[in-house]
Parts: sequence; structure tokens; C-alpha cells
Amino acid sequence: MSVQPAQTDKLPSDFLWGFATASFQIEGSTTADGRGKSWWDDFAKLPGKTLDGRDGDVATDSYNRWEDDLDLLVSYGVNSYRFSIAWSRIIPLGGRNDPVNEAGIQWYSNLIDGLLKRGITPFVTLYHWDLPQALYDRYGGWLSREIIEDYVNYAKICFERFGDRVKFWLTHNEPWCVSVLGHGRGVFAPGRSSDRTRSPEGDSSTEPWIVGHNLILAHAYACKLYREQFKESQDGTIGITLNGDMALPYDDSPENIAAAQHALDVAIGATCLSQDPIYLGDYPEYMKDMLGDRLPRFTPEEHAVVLGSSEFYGMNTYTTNLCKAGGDDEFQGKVEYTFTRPDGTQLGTQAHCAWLQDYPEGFRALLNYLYKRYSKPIYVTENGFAVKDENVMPLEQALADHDRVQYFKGNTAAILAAVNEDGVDIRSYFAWSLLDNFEWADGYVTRFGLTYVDYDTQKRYPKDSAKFVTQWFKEHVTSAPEPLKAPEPTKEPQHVELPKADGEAAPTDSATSSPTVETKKKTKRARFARFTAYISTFLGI
Ligand code: GBH
Repeated sequence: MSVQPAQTDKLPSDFLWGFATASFQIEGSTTADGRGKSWWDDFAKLPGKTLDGRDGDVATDSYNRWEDDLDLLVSYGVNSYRFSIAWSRIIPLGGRNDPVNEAGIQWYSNLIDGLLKRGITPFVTLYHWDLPQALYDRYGGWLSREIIEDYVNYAKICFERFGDRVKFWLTHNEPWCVSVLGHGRGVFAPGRSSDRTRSPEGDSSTEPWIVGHNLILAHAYACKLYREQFKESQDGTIGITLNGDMALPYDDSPENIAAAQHALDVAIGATCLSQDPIYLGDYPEYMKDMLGDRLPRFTPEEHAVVLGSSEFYGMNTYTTNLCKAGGDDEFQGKVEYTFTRPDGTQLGTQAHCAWLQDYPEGFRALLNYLYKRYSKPIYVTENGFAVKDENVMPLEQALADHDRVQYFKGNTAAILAAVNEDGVDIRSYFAWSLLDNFEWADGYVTRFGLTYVDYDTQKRYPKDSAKFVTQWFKEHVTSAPEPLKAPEPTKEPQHVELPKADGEAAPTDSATSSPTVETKKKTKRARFARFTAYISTFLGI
């Protein structure tokens, strides 16, 4: 029943690829040209909030060096660039009755023109975690429903001023992080938490769910506005991008198979809480049971606005977790994560940050899972790796970033296989990140760039991974103008069984599928082949 494109070793010619960044992580110049304060400005300066005690005042100085950065993109040969707009540059105090800052608008307008002049398609995030401080001071930011109208007003100004040239809009980057890391764990701005050693105020049992709810509503009303007033004349598309890592059962015990599904329900299905509400119309049952009255509900009117608000699935993904039932961490769906398999081996190569290992099989499985479950085209908006101890290596050694090259080798192969063998409709791939940059609570210790930044001189140096990724896409994106038609998404969202980490089938109904088709293919990587066979089987493709 699958539709096979004619060419199986290429991506369609309109496939967007490039690098991603975010305003606060690269721009610096936090007081230039009338920019208002963002809540990260001061938060990063509080003792203990970043690993190295450093803040975002300079970052990669991209506010000043933007033309050099665009030339770097040209040297890489990308066809798209994902960046975010700092709300407090557009409306310094943030609110719908506050003044608009023409200088801020001009800066992004120049950036957009600079991209187009270079033949690069802008892919724009409206909110990548840098809320105007004034809105937090005024009414608690995302904790208040006031924010919905203020956000929609900000989005409207962006559509009005940039929408003639921007055709790809993301409302939010990773709402789970804003709600859970900002208002539950308290590790991101505004740093609220029930843990009084961390924060003088906050309630981790209720606030993340309120914040998540308001984030979804702000997203949904902005999409509604775009569709009603701009979409037709501007001919663009709008959606949200979610963080979601693959969750696989630790072993084949029924409780751990259920745990992996619960982890996906809360991390992605809820996505704090976006996905199921946005694509399927309500929070997952597991979340409703877990949170009871603490989970806000949509009114019928809101429900209608939220359902189907995203026109595509925006996917930020980095890793795969093995899941065990247990623990009391609601933010992970009361599931424990590990990278250690039952036999004591590691799932993949460890990155600098504890939460990340390289496991491309999981990436491919997640692409399949999401496409099957939500039936939307997928834009991969972030994917990347931080090499262990890169921050203390001499430059030459850091540039030879073998583990990151391996990561991208695996994940580009996964993309290609998901498109051409599994029939997943994938339309973009953005590597995180164009540059080493301000890595939030990690300060500048953790480097995610495919370009090395010497923070003393602000000089940029391409790493081996940049060479690999750019070469790979040049070879694999079809140059012919006629695009390969991706298969139509299945119309009905479906329940999807999760595969196991090592490619053996979890107990599932395989009566209707043919497990031998894929396994007959010979590939160099036997495990990957086994896994491929399995996901093809369980997805019936
Ligand atoms: C992305 O988040 C961000 O969009 C981007 O700004 C960032 O620079 C990039 O990844 C690299 O980190 O151990 O509980 O603190 C990735 C998703 C979700 C990954 C939270 C780290 C830490 C969870 N992130 N997770 S916790």
C-alpha cells in the first residue's frame, strides 16, 4: 500500500535544508536600537542559573555580524535558514497597547532581505523563549490569559511587516520547555518552581499546566488570525514546533512498553501540551488521569480554534530514551529514562550533556510514529549533537568533531530512509546549530554548533560536521525542478505500537503485515536493517 517515489536515493527538489538558531542564543546587543528587556536578560545573570555564570549580552554578536553569518550560510550552500524574532525588539514592553519599535522591525527586515538576496528561504520562529520582561512583571507572563491577546498582537505585526517575504512561520519553539523547565523544574527563565532552594515562588504541580494551556491558546489564535487575514494573500504556512525525543521500552515487559507510550503522551502528546490538543482535539487520556483537576480544559469555542491549528508537524528532536515505569516525575509521565540497556551496554554515543546520546534508529522510528499518529507533513526544525568536552579542546581538535559527524551521518540516512522506504512526508531538515552559542542554563559550556565560535575573537570556523552536512544535502536533494510527490497523509490518526530499542518486535498484532519484505534487503548495518524491518512491519508500510 505504500507509494514509492521514483528515486530512492534522493530527497525532493523543494526539500528545505539548512541550519537553525534562536534570537537570544546568538544576537547579543540586548540594549541596542530600543530593544526591551527579555526575561532571559536578568535571569542568566542570577548566581547559579548558568553553568559558567555567563549571560546573553554578547552571545555570538550576531546582531552586529549578521551579514557575515549570512555569507557563512552562502558558503555552506543552504537553501533555508531558521531563526527567531525577539519579541522585545518588535514591541519593547510586549503588550498590545505598547509602542512598536521601528528600529527592531528594520533589523529583521534587513535580515530577511539579506537572506532572499542570497537565495535562502527564511523559516521564522515567533517565540523561542525570550518573553518581554515587562509582560512577566505586568501579569506573570504565560501564567495569565492576558498573554494570549498580547501574543496574537505581536504575531499580527510580524505577519504584517514580514509576511510578504516570510512563507514559513512557527508560533512557538518547544512549549514543553517554557512550561516545564521555566515553571516546573525552574531551570529556565522565569525559573519558577516549588523547590524553594531554587525559587522563592512557584507551584510545580499547577503552573506548568496553566502555562502550557495558555501557550497552546496563543498559538491557536495566532494561527486563526493568520489563516483569516494573511494566508491567502501571503501564501504561507504556519505551525508549531515541539521538542520530542523517541521513547522506547527498556525491555519487553508490559509495564515498560506502557511506560514508553506514557512518556510520548506527556512529552509529545501533551506536549505541554500541544500535540494531541492541536492535532487530535484533546489532551491524552493518560494526562487527564494523571493530572485530574490540575489540567485546564478547553471551552467548546477554544477547542474549535485549537483543533487543526497547526498546518504541519514541527519537529525538534535530539535523542531516544529507554523507558521504565515508575518514579513520580509528572513531567516525564511518571516514567524513568535511561540510556543503559538491560545488558549494561549504552544505547549510543554520549554527548556533552547528560540527556543526549546518538541513536539514529530512534529518529527514524519517531518520524514514522509521528506521521502515522498525526497525519501531517513533518518539518524537522532542529536536530543536533554536542561533542563531549569540546569546550576544553584546542581548536583543531574541536573542528575534527567525529562524534557529531557520526550523528549527522546516522540521522541523514534515517531521513532518507523514512522518506523513500517508509513513505513519511518530510519537508525540511535544520541542523542545530549554525554556530556554537548561548546554550541556556549550560551557558557557553555546551557547544552545539556545526561552526566553532571563538568567543574571545568571535571568529567562526567550520567544523567537519558542517562539511559533512552541506556535502550530504548537496548530493541528496534532487536538483531537477520536478519535485517527487510525497504520498498523501493517511486521513485518520492511528494508534501506533512502539518498537523496541534493539529492533525486536514488541508484542503486537502482526497478522496483517509481512515481516519478511524488508529483512531480505542486505545492508551493511545489520542492526539498523533489523530495526527498519521492524518499524516497517509495525507501521504496515
Ligand atoms: C533545543 O531544545 C532548543 O530549541 C535550543 O534552543 C537548544 O539550544 C537546543 O535544543 C540544544 O539543547 O534535563 O530536564 O533539563 C532541546 C530540547 C529539552 C533538550 C529539555 C534538553 C533537558 C531536560 N531540550 N532537555 S532537563
